[in-house]
Amino acid sequence: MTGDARGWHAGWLPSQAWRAIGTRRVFLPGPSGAGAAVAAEAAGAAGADLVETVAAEIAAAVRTHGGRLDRTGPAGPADLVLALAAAGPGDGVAGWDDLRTEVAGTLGAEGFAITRRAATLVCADAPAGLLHGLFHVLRAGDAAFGAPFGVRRHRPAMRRRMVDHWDNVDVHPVMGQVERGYAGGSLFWTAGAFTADPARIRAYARLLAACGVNAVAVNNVNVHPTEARLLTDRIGEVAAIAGWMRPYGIRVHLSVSFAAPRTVGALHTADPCDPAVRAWWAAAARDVYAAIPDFGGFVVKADSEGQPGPFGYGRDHADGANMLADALAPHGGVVHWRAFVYNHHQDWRDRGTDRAKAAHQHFAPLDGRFRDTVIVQVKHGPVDFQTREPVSPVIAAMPGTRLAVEVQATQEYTGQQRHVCYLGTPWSETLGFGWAGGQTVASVAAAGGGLVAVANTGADAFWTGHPLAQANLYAYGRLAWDPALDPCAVLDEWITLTFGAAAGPDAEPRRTLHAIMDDSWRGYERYTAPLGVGFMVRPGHHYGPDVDGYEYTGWGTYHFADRDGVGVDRTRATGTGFTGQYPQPWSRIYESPDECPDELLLFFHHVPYGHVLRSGTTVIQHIYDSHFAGVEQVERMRERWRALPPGGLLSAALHARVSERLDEQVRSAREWRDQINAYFFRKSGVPDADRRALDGARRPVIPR
Ligand code: GCV
Repeated sequence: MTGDARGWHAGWLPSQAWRAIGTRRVFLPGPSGAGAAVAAEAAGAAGADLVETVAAEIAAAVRTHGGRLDRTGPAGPADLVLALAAAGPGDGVAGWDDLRTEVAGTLGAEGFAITRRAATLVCADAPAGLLHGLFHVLRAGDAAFGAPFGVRRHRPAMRRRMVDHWDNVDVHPVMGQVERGYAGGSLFWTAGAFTADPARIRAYARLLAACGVNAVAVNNVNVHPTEARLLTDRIGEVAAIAGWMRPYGIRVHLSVSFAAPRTVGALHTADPCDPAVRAWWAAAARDVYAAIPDFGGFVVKADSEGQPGPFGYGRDHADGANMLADALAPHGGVVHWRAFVYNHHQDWRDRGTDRAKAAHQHFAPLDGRFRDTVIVQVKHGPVDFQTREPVSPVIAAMPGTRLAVEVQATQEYTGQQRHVCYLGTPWSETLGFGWAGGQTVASVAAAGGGLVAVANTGADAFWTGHPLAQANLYAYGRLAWDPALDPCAVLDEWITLTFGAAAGPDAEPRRTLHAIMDDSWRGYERYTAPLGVGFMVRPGHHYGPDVDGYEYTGWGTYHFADRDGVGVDRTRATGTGFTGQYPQPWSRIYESPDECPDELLLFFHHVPYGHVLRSGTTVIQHIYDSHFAGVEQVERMRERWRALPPGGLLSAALHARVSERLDEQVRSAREWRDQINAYFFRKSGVPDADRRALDGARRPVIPR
């Protein structure tokens, strides 16, 4: 296994990545060093830990690479100086006073400033800023030690950058140990027992912090009976995880069941307006904070897919969320209240109900009623993490509410970590989506509750099952820190950090990885459900094609293909009216089949197969062409990978794992192509203009 003797992959932190720092002389004022008393006061207890984390990281790097770390002044001829603005490195560091004068008090809890004079100087107002500053220098490598540059300030766009685990304590009979988990078991629990390995959780926290993540919800939002007890008698397990993650500036959150007062308490109700229920939650929160003083808060999935919620008591979601917020408020915690609320027992014959409309219908009318410490957590699209969806209209509809935007790193609908699908690309598009008034998804999340990703990590030695899926976690953290980053540049950072010198600027590994990954999301889209119509996956586990798998079910995910056409009419004129939930200009653009972007056409419109796309081709021919093109793309990806010999940080084990996954991706892509093309050929009767075999059938050759 590459990079770590303890049996798991180093991810983007192999010791080689530390060479630029580790070969140099670093000064970090220590507990007994310059300004120690001021520093300790500025840091507080938890903060002091973070400074020591920075010290431990640098110490390990210089031990490996032959540099030197000094903790006591004077700073002397250091190449790199990191210090808190309030304490400073002491006398004799050229440029420090100017730097401090310019930036002190402007950097916030996690920001930092960096400049290059005779030495590289990193200044932060708080210890977490020093940690993020260190990881910044790590990413920059030798470039941080080159020609002088002026002061550059870095502050995260999103205050909270959270990863939500869907880990169960017990093995769920259908969903397993980790719901929608494709990276082995849970990092925390195995078959009912708490099996977290402190060293591994620390390594995980380090990996998360190094890409910018600062919050983790440890358990599944579907809270089953055993998991409900994490709030009460099993809180010690959550506290242990919090203790191992704290040194990396990560706060722990917990998914709770709205029914907990009844199921783990002794009350007969969970009505949020009942004083006994309110008192129960207040006491529960008090006990949680006694165990975890810096606990982040609760995550709640209520009235959704069978989870209990306020509707059961005739209350609304503001009543429910505010009640929990009141319990947490005295301790500084927040409630992440999910907006993923819809009827999953819909009658497929009922054309008046539209699942895409549900979150807006439930939540937009409540705008302004939520407490400030409630964060309404909205999936980025209106349905459910499909490969391509429009942005959820809820994000533009609640200016009086703090919103967090939720993306799915775990690849439930994007190839389940058997397929390469780099998600930095769609996330970046989503974050940049804007509407009248100059707002964007990123600006709403930044002003509100930040960004949340469903975790793609697990007990797998590569953390993410598919080693290249690590890039998705990395990209998530980086985009949450700075949504304006170019996703290809972020991928490039990940390649450099993960594969080190073997991936030098012009080296073949870097070219191969870009060739495989840059366009992989669009490639996945090409061979799966067409033009934004979504689903068409096998029901239940959601892997592989089944065009009609959900068509006659209660889940509200339909494509309505018939002999004449396909797609969901969500217009105001003739359909469900969903387009009316959007602000301008999108309400107008999505309403018109001529203006609607091709890639979302079937999400918004039911059109005949002969409908001509903006690209100039017909819908049916686009379906055929894109499915052939998608498979060819995956076949080329596999060829590129096969031509790349393992070596250095690209270990034989990693190479073999990726090869095995690419074989499966080729097989699966061909299956998708053949089922989708055959299905639409049989429905429409329209042949392929290029006369290719549309069902992939290998017919016997009949002798003449
Ligand atoms: C945790 C989808 C998934 C479910 C998931 C749900 C959610 O429906 O298939 O596994 O449940 O989303 O986000 O709550």
